Amino acid sequence: MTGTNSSRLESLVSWDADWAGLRVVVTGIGLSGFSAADTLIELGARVVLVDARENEETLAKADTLRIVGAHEVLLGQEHTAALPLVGGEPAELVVTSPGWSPQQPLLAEAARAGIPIWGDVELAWRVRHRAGRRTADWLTITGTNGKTTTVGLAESMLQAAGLRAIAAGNVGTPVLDAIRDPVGYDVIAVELSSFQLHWSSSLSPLASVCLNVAQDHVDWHGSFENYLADKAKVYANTQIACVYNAEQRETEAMVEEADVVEGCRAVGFTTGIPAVSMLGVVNGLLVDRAFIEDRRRSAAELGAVSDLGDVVPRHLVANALAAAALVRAYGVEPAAVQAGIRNFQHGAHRIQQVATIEGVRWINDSKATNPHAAAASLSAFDPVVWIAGGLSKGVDYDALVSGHAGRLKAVVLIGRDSSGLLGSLQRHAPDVPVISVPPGETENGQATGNGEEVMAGAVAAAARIAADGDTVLMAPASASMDQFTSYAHRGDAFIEAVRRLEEGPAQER
Ligand code: UMA
Repeated sequence: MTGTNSSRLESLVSWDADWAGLRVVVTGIGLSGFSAADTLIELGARVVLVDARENEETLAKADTLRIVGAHEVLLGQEHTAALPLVGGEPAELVVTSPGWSPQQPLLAEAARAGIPIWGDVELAWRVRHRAGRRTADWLTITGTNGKTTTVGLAESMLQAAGLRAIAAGNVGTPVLDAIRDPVGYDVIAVELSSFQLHWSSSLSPLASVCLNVAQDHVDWHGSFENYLADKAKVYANTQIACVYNAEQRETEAMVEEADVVEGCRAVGFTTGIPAVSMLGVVNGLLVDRAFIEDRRRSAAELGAVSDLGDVVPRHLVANALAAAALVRAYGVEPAAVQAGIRNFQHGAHRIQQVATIEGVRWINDSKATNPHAAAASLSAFDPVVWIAGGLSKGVDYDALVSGHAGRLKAVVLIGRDSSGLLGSLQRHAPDVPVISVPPGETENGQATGNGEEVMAGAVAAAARIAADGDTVLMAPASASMDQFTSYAHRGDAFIEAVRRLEEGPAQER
């Protein structure tokens, strides 16, 4: 990178900076890539966008971007192998979608050439100041599990305090969309995946949290250590409070290592009794011993555990306390924290009770896409007929299986290749029966991925084994994309199959 280019990029820290003519390659035309390209075009940059997928959806998006002024949109696998030129000259910047791994050839080439690579979140941070508009503060949330619940809770608490607030980022609304909202926000609860953190470098949130860490996305990051290092970036440059999980030492260590703004505090959360500078639980009440004057001798009440619902798993309490810590750092009053918890609607597909049929509870936890999330829901039930398997993302299942073998009555395996999980079951739960559901129709040796059929087979198999008092838990500990379009699709297929089972006897009558 030339010195001139480097100083030009360093000066790009507001919407009103000189973006005109900047040569940018944007990778990905999904949610984040589209929002990044659209923003950069509006800023006057020269944008070339690339995506491996060429189908009806991407062609339509490409047309839109061309109409608004994209220099070029290149669709098809062949365009993602090398870094394209922008108007015949080398790119000055690459803005990537989070799903693109650093090993991807185009990105690897940009890195070798010294061309900076930002994620859409980095771009959003840099354009957040805009003359005549309010600048939103950021509260940032990462962690292997519970991020979406925690940003949702934080959003609800902030809104209960009368603030204009939104949950954005990995949760689904690209941060750039929130930044470009014509009315603007006071504060954004930003869910950050490890991918987004990897591609960010100058964020300075008001408060930040890493909820927990466990193995996930090892293939994308190359190793678990790299994944942890990217997660730890959430704390960099935090202004007021770095919130950590007092029950998971790794997150506290991340805070100790972080370079933060002078005066920033470390605040813990625990599902037990809190020490000073922590939030926690006392006699069924959520309490704050961090953001009050007399924290050595007293605590502020933030609500009751029962405000979270009838069945309250421990991790949900932890998520609520983490969200409370973030918004308390922002100055939200205890009453608004409680109101926010009460108003909060839980996301679908997360430990969702679908039906009780002849004494068997059917639970959909399709959102459990990794072993850590599956462990949280397995812990809540006993005995369990467990529906699991799918795309493993290179994780290790041994600890999950050995930790929960005792509660497993049987396992119904789905997934195109669940051999990793099967191996762990054979080693650590050899007496637990395993029923493998065939991956469905195949074409040239590949499953065509009729998820509904696979799930109907899994539900039928589980129904044959489960008896009064058992729970059938669909918490796959794996991603869904080998047989379903998303975890939501997988969850819907499960719900549909359970409903059919419920209606079955009635139809026969
Ligand atoms: N693509 C390529 N080549 C590649 C990789 C992707 O061409 O090597 C293209 C795809 O064809 C597609 C686009 O890039 O058109 C997809 O980009 P993306 O995977 O980054 O997805 P987006 O649609 O931009 O959505 C992303 C997040 N997805 C991922 O990180 C994988 C969404 O999180 C997020 O909601 C959205 O940005 C808005 O910020 C989803 C997710 O699964 C929910 N996140 C993972 C998780 O939670 O575990 C990290």
